[in-house]
Amino acid sequence: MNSPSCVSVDRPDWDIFCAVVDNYGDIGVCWRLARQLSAELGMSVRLWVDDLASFARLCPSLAPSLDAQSIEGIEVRRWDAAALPAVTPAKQVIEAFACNLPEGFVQAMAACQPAPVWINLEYLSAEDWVGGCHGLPSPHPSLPLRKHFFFPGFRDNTGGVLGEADVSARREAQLADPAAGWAALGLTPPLAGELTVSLFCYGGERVDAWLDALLAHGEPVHVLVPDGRGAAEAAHWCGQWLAPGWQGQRGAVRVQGLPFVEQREYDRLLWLCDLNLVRGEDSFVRAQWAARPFVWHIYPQDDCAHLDKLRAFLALYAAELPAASAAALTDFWLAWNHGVGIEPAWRALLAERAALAEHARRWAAQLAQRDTLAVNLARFCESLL
Ligand code: TRH
Repeated sequence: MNSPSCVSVDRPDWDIFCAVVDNYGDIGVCWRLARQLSAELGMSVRLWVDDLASFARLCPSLAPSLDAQSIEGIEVRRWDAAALPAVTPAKQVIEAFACNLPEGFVQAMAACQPAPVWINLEYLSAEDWVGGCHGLPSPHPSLPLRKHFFFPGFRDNTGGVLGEADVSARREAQLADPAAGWAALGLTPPLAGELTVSLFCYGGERVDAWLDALLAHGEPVHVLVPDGRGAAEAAHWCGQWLAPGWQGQRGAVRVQGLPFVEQREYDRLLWLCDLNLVRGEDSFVRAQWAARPFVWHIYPQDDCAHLDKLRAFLALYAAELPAASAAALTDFWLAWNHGVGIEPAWRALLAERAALAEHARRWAAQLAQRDTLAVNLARFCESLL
């Protein structure tokens, strides 16, 4: 029987459920997707998040104490598994990264007529098998519901990557006036001849080893380190405590801590730096949109599955690079992820800087020619309605 509330006019277009497992990638991706569905596709979005304090770090206008609030036209709800309010499920429901929807909500979905389109949004990977699994259905064992697996990816047989329609235009506008960009970040522009590098990683001894390599190389470098893992190592390397506003210098290497900024401000930093060290999933994609050379510290998994994922992306990304540049890139990414052999790999990477910069611009231009994940997702769901 139809649930009367399912035909209610205020049934949103999307429910997105996000469990913050670790760090900021889960909410970073969900928030970005919510904003694109709302701002670019004009859809109504309700975003359920189980950890509003983490969310507030990349969205400072959010009040973590509130159970419900509207931010940029998106209805943000606290997801408290023990006390989920009785709401009518949206027309499309996203279970981000297999976060397991609340049982009561699944029952409410089953009672809806028509049942919502149910999507499990997966992690991004460049591995070949992704194309074969993208879009596959999985029937619920007992309820009249089917969940579909939506895989982001870099090939045409995948869901694509997240990116705003105007990301390239905003980047280019910023680069036309870099001094204004640095000022907006509260920073002074780089000194003449100085290489500017952002560092966002999972920390560890690699940070010291890399800073030592910079020092040994002797070239002037300014390293900008957002608050988080890796920042303590960087501060200690230059004899500083991890306190707000910390900065230090050894030889030609200046190192400076930055606050964790709003998601769009982090983009600005990536656009302005010559090289970006990024991690996880979302900053990894944003570094690609920045059209600058980058290094990916992949989220480590216990079974080392991340290494296959790393190699798959490298193979794709480096396919059109000259052999020497591809080798230098691969060697440094592996050195960085394993934390060994960083110094020689860094020297080789710097020698290929010009070719890598040109390639990064080409790669971003190719990304911009594809439909974005939000567009692909909306189209996929439409086909299931
Ligand atoms: O925080 P992460 O390590 O997240 C990871 C990955 O998503 C990984 O795949 C997942 O399994 C694990 O979490 C649980 O890295 P990521 O994905 O780059 O997310 C960081 C987010 O933080 C991204 O949206 C950018 C944002 N950010 C800011 O908004 N401001 C900042 O100052 C910085 C440094 C980042």
